[in-house]
Amino acid sequence: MRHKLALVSILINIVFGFAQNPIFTSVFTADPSPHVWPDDPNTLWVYTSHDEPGSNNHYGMTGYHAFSTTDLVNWTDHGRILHLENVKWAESHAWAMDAAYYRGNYYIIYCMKEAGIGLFRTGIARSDVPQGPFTDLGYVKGVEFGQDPALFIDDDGTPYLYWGHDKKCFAAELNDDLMSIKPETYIELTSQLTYVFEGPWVHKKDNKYYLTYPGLTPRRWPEKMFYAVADKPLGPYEFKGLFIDDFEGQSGTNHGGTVTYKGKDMMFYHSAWLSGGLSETRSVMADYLKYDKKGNIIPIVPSKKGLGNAKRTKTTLKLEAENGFAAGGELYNVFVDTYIKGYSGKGYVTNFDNPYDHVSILAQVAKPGKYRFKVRYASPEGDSNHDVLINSHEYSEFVFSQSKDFTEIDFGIVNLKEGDNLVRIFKKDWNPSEGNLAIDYIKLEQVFEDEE
Ligand code: FUB
Repeated sequence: MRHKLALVSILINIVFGFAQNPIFTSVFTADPSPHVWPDDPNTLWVYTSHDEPGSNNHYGMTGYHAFSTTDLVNWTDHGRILHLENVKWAESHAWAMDAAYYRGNYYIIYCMKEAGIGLFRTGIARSDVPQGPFTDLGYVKGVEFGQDPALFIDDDGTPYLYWGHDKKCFAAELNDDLMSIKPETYIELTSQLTYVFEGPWVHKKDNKYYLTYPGLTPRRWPEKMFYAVADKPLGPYEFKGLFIDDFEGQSGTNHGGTVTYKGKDMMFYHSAWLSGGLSETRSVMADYLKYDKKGNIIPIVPSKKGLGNAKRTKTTLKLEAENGFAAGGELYNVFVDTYIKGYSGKGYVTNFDNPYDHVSILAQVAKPGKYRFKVRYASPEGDSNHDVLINSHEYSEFVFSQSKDFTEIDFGIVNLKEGDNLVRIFKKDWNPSEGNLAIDYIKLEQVFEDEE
């Protein structure tokens, strides 16, 4: 029956060309953590770990991205939101993560290996905006071998942490500052979660707690997704069964979470579809999640169609100039200001006083490709002559004409290379009569072959 359903779904996709999976085709992503934040029910956020193109292993993973959408088709990649370089205590393995809204701030919780020891720790970082960047606060005390953390805030505001790897799963209530567990609540859930391997995730539906996780059956790899249900966040959990079997083009791992967006339940997970089957070069997927009358999850068959009827999804990288080093960029002899109103994010970069003063902005992509390049700027005092470089190759000397308010200009289509691209805007000559440029953000919009 399952194979017949899969065949029907493949035929529908071929006939109609629906293909919203994988969701993010601009950058390799894994371990998705989907959320709708309380102050904005119209926006869906997905936080992910990042696979480096060309590496095809998990050891070189270094950072995380945040994505948002309001229509499930057009997505914004807000760029790098945290990197190993921003976490003093860590040395490697920026593996799976989760996000939460708690007492007026946004948090991401992630695992990295502690410098000098190589032990997995569960790190926590905070931002006052959902798109980050996030500032590391340290690692959560009381969590040993803290791989694959998930932070679940219950309806009464109590924070719970789940984590686990290598056929083990643990949970505990967190203290109010989220920086340590309450030792008396610590529990090992392994024996309640048949086949568990790693990646726990908890969601609540109809007053039941659903713990979903990647597991290995005795047939072993690749991972399949299982779930268990409880009346309380810390269990006891009753094992319910499989809900995503292994599938064509899967990565060796699977990992993900659930969200309810505009009244519909969705499951986010990952595959190796974008890389053409490179197991550790993954891409985020999503399909609708349905329950039967008894509250059992109806197994999901990963579909090309995904969450809608569009021919494909489209991602625009929107990179705030003021995020600087925290997002992989650089501010050289310029500073962040908020004086000109109407900026996006937390401000803009200005004070390009001397030749070579510049802002560099990091754009990470999976494959070489074409992107429409836009810059939002203001130049209230007059025209500003600057150089705009992408990876030192694409070069354009550009006059940002006088504009009192922020305005977006379109530089046309540019080529990005696989991996890290640096966009640099710098002051060319010493010309004190020029106005002082303010750079708000850059945008790089995916351009597909049939759109050129
Ligand atoms: O992404 C790195 C690791 O692969 C995660 O921590 C695991 O859950 C698996 O998805």
